[in-house]
Amino acid sequence: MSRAQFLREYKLAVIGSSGVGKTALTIQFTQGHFVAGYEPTIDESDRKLCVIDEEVAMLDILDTLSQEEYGAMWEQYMRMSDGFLLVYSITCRASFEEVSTPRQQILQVKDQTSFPIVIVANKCDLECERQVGMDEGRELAQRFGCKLMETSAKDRINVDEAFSDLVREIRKFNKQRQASQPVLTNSSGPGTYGRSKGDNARGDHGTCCSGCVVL
Ligand SMILES: Nc1nc2c(ncn2[C@@H]2O[C@H](COP(=O)(O)OP(=O)(O)O)[C@@H](O)[C@H]2O)c(=O)[nH]1
Ligand SMILES: [Mg+2]
Repeated sequence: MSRAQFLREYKLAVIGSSGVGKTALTIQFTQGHFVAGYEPTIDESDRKLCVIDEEVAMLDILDTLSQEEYGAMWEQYMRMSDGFLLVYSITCRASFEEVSTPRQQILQVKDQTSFPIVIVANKCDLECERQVGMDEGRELAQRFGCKLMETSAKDRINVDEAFSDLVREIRKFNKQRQASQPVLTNSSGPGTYGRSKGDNARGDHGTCCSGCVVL
């Protein structure tokens, strides 16, 4: 007897200035190793099946390039994403100062006053090169109404936790939205970002609703 299982997909975008460790965080999370100096030539998405708070989740993670490199696709990717890891490096003050702009863009594109975002202060293994204090990060996160996570892609510190927390934020956000809207709507829909490394063509699964795929 076959029993269909419904699997919720979450599209997560990792954004932030160049060099903060977006690719390293994504690869550490999805593949479990650290890459020094890896640069993708195109935007790539990777998928990982996880159990978060006893619920199975398929994470479709987009490791982004810069807004300039995307051009018109930037807004499209923002629109498709269910949540964002906003990354800066604790060793680069400019990257910290630059996180406000994409957050504003996210809220604008989503037409929301808040949205699932986790702020990630990466490279916490480089304490001796720290330029941004943990208090400053906390203050920013509080101002944005987001969680802050200090991570190290190199030493795999808080990497899983950052992605899991983002999924929790998305679930919380969706619950609040469902409570205010009787019909579930999900702007991103099923499928992948469409440029994943593996064989993940869009629309190859049946759907139960706009946010699930049937296994
Ligand atoms: N020490 C340390 N280096 C890191 C960490 N994360 C990334 N890096 C290094 O920082 C550089 C830029 O990382 P990358 O992932 O390519 O940054 P991206 O441009 O944001 O994707 C590379 O040399 C990485 O090896 C980290 O947590 N600790
Ligand atoms: Mg990168």
